[in-house]
Amino acid sequence: MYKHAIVRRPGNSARRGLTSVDRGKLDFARLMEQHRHYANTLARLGLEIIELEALEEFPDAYFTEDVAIVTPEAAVIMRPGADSRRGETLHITDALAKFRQLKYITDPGIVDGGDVLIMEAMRHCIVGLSARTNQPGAEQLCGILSEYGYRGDIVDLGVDAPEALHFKSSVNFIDSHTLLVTQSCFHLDCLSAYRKLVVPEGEEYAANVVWINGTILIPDGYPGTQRLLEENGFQTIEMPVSEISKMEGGLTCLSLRLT
Ligand code: CIR
Repeated sequence: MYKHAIVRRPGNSARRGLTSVDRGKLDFARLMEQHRHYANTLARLGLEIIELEALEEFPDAYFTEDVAIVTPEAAVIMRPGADSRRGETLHITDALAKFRQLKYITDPGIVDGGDVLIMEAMRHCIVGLSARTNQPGAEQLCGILSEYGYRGDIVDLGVDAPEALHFKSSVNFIDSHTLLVTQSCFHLDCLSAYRKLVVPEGEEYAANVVWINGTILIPDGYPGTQRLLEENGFQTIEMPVSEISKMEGGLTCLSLRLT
């Protein structure tokens, strides 16, 4: 169960964040509302929220998931793949050092936390290669986590023509042994041990759900995915994400969750 979540307020510079999708111009006031709603929802679900100050010099820094991965044993500080995001890591270490021993991904490795799925009950770590995560980085991370008994798999979804920005855009856990996946990830060998639910065609964005202590937060406007989850006994809460998605983000990216 999660006890804490680290979030960061978006800064005015969020308008200049990286994005390769065209979903319209960012409405900053609405982004702030959606971010506030997200933090409040996590708090309502029982998490203590650690809210960090906005970092104007790093327009994407409110996507805190990308700068570290956290297990019960340690926090690994990533080396983000985008140049404009690399310096974000310096601003997360203090918050994480209060809770965990810190380890680091180093040059020539690059890894974004959005490419790392940890299945704690299975002691399994899956790293997706992407434009933001390379083989040396993935190997470093698997090496670090192997010290704590995690088995590591590295999967290449196609760096040149990826389905989405990060691995967790397409694959997320909804309980300790069940994943919500897009059709194109269904057959991945490294996921064969898990039960899988597949989001309906056209709802691929909705694969980015986040499990919060038994409740699944799901982006609003994806009725097929919501029905699929509810019919399989999962409790869901719909979350507004219009502005977050314009910046190519999703629900997992907005927090670092700690047990
Ligand atoms: C970026 O391109 O880095 C941000 N605009 C979005 C990051 C989203 N993070 C995630 O999917 N884990």
